[in-house]
Amino acid sequence: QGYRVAVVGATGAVGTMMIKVLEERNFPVASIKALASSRSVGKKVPFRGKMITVEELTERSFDGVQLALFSAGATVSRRFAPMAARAGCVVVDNSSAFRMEPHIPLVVPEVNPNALQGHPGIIANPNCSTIQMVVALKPIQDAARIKRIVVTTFQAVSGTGQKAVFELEAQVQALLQGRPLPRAVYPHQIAFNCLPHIGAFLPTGYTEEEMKMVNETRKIFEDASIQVCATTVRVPVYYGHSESVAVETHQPLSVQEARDLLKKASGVVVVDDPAQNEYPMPLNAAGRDETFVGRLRKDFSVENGLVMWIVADNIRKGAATNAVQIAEILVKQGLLRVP
Ligand code: A2P
Ligand code: 11C
Repeated sequence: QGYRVAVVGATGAVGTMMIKVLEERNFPVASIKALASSRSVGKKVPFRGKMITVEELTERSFDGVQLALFSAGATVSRRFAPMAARAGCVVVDNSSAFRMEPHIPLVVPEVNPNALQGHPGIIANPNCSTIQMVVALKPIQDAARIKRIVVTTFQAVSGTGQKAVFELEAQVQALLQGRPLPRAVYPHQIAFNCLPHIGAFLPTGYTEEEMKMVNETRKIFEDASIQVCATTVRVPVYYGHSESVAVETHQPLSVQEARDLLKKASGVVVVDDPAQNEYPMPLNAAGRDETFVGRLRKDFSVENGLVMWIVADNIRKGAATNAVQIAEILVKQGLLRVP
């Protein structure tokens, strides 16, 4: 009993995790297809104690499939997601292809689940760095309305994909052994370094990743007046994005009020006891589905301001878990069908 599900990009960092999270959360799966490029045909991925053979993604892949989770990049999504939807399959797409299209819902279940009503067959999963930020800022937005956000991110290499995880590992080993540095993914060494460069640079001087944080935040909160200034940085961490976030609000909100709201907020865990050296860290957030918040304090440089440190597993809450949570709501609300 359950749904016929496909995962596109099943051999990638996020796709592998999507299959794992479907199993962990006991999503009602009747059958599962693991789809990737022709390079991966015949590879195996585990699901519920069995090995699923990876198939090549083709135009016929979605015949009879009811739900497809996509994470194979924007080019693949642009070509195959509309095709899947036309075949009657509801797509939850983790790429940037459709996020800013006005008729496509961009959804974080803790923040804007109602945006799923009347979906057109494709639903966009936001960028990882946006997801964890809006989960933590949702209670602040509800209580005091956000005026401006200044965010700096510290993003794990897994956000780039599986090949970047291998590159960091290979560079660390090469450096420790005095061998020449392997370098294929990033324009500079990532081991023991920080690159203020995620996505392509735009004429404004911002990167694509920085603009995702601006535009997606406004769309998810349905508030185009929110000002966001982002700097996104790649750091030599495998799993877990961290963010320093200064948020200015229209109404006053004390640190204690914010802390109480965050403690009750869905999907949030407050880890904030500096006296005991307790604050969120990527090493602790890796493998978890919640968003961790700490270092909560007043921003004395503005009238109504708070500063916090937000950490989440970018592959789980930032991608796979959020996509599966969207699918769970679709099931619960009877929305798992193409209109
Ligand atoms: P493959 O392993 O066959 O290349 P990551 O984000 O970790 O780099 O993973 C990207 C995922 O997207 C992989 O599963 C990859 O499959 C898949 N993918 C990339 N290009 C295509 C394509 N043209 N058609 C189908 N799947 C693709
Ligand atoms: C990163 N946020 O960490 C990126 C990866 O638009 O889904 C995801 C890019 C996207 O590199």
